[in-house]
Amino acid sequence: MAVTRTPDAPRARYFTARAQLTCSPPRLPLARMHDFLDALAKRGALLDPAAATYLAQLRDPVSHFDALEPVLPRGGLVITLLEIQEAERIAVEAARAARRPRLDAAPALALASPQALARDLSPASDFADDLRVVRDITGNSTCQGSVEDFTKVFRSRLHALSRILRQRREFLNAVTLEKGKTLVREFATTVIVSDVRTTRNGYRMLTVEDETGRAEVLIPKDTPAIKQDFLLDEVVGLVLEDKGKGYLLVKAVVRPEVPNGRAARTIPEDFLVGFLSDVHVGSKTFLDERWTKFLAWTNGGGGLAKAMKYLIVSGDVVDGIGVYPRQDQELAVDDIYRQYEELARRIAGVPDHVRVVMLPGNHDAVRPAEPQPTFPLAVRKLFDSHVTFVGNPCTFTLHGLRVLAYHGRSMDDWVSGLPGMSYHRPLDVMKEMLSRRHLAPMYGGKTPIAPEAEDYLVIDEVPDIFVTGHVHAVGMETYRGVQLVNASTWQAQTAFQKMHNIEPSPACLPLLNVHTGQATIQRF
Ligand code: D5M
Ligand code: FE
Ligand code: ZN
Repeated sequence: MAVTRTPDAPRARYFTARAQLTCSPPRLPLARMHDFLDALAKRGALLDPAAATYLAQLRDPVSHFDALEPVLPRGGLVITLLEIQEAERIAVEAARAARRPRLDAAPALALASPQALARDLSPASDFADDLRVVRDITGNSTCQGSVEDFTKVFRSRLHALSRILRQRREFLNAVTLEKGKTLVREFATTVIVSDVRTTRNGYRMLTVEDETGRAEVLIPKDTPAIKQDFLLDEVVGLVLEDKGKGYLLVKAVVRPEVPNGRAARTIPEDFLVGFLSDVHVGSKTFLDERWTKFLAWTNGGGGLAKAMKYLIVSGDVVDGIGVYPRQDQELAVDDIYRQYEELARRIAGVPDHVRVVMLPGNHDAVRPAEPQPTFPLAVRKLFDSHVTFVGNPCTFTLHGLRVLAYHGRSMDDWVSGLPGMSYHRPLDVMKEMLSRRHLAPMYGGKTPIAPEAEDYLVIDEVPDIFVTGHVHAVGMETYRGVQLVNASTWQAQTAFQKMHNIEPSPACLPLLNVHTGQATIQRF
C-alpha cells in the first residue's frame, strides 16, 4: 500500500477540501469534486492542501492518482504535493524506460535520394560566407597541468551542467550535498559521479561529489533508476533521501539531456553542407582513387556539388607519425610536413565556392590532450585561403546554424565504458553524449584531457548539427532536433582495425540541405 489508511480520513478530507476551495477555484465541478474526495477517502489517502489543489485541477484526478499510487512513498502520514510531483516524474521515467530500454530515439533522419536532394537548390556561389567561431580552445588555453587546474575544470563542468539541470522543475531548488545531508526530507542535488559499484545483492552504490562534500548513494534494484548506466566523472541530477544508515537512497536519476520535442532547425539559405573525416593522408591505406573520384564529382558541375557551400573535415586529416607502435610500416609518407603538403594539394582540388572547415584529431600534429587547439602556423600556411582552421572540439555557426564539430576520440571510452555501445553505431554514442551534455566525461581513460580553466568538452548549448568522425563509420540521424553526422573516412581497413574487428565504411560524403533538413550520403 502506498498511502496511509486512517480512521481520520473523512475529517482530513473535508479539511483539505475547504483548504483548496479557499486557495483557488477548482476546475472540477463541485459534484465531481465530492466524487474525487470520496474516491480518495475510500483509498485511505490523506492529501495536504497543496496536493489536493493540484490534483483537483486535473481532468481526471482519480485515475491520475491511481496511476501514481504504486510509486508514491510509503509510510508518511499525509501525501504532499512534492511527493505527487516526484511520483509523476518516476512514473513518466518508468514508462519511458519500458518503451525503450535505452535512450528515446527520435525518428531517424530519412535519407533522401541524391536526385531529390538536388531539386531546386541554388548554387553555393550565391551566398557569401557566414561562419563564426563561438567556442574554441585555440588561443584560449591556460592549463599548466597543476592540481588547481584539475579542480577548476571539474568545478566548471559541475557548474555548467548544474545550470542546465536547474532549468528543470524538480531541480529548481536543488541544494548542495552538505545542505542536503542536514535535511530529513528528500532533496534534489547535482553531483559528479566519482565511483560506481554493484553490490553482491544487485544494488548499485555510487560515490558522488560536489564542491561541499562527498556521499555514498544507493540505488535499490527494484527501482527504475537501476536501469541507468553511469560513466565515471559525469554530472547527474539526483533526488536523494536520507535513510539515516550512513548512505543516501537514490529516488531518481536525471540527466541534463536535450529538451524533448525540439524540431530540427532549418534556415532560409538553400545550400548543402558536406562532411569529411579521417582522411589519413600519408597512410599506405589512404584511398587515392576514391578521393580522386570525389574531387571529380565536386568539380563535375552536378546540382549537389554546385550547392555544397561548406565542407567540414573532422580530424585525422593526415596519418601522422608515431601515433601507434610500428606505424612507420604502414606509412606511404613518413614526414609529417610532407603529409600536410600532400593534403593541402588534395584539398586545393576542391572548387573555390566551397569553404573548408578543418579540425584536428588524434593523428594530427597538435597536442593530443583535448580540447585540442588548431594546427600550428607551419601547417596552416600550406593551405590556401579557402580553408578555415579550428580546434577540436569547436562550436561555430554557419548562417546562424549552430554546429558542434568533434573528432570523437572519446568514443573509445564510451564504447568500453557504457554497456550497449559499439564502434559500428557511433550515432548511439553521440546521443549518449547529448544526453549527458558532455563529449568526454571520463578522466584517465584513453582520451587525454587537458585541465583548462573552463570545461570545453561540456555541451553547454544544444547544437543544430553535431558532427564526429574517428570510428571510420558513416551515418546521419536526427535526435531531438539535432542533426547527427558521423563522417566516414578515406582510409581502407588497417591491420590494427582488422585485429579489432573494426570494419570501416570509407569514401562516403554525408550531405545536409540546411534549408529543408533533408540529407543524403554520396558514395565514391
Ligand atoms: O581510429 C580508427 C579506429 O580505430 C576507430 O574506430 C577507433 C579505433 N581505435 C583507435 N585506437 C584504438 C585503441 N587504442 N583501442 C581500440 N580501438 C582503437 P584512429 O583514430 O583513426 O586511429
Ligand atoms: Fe581516424
Ligand atoms: Zn581518430
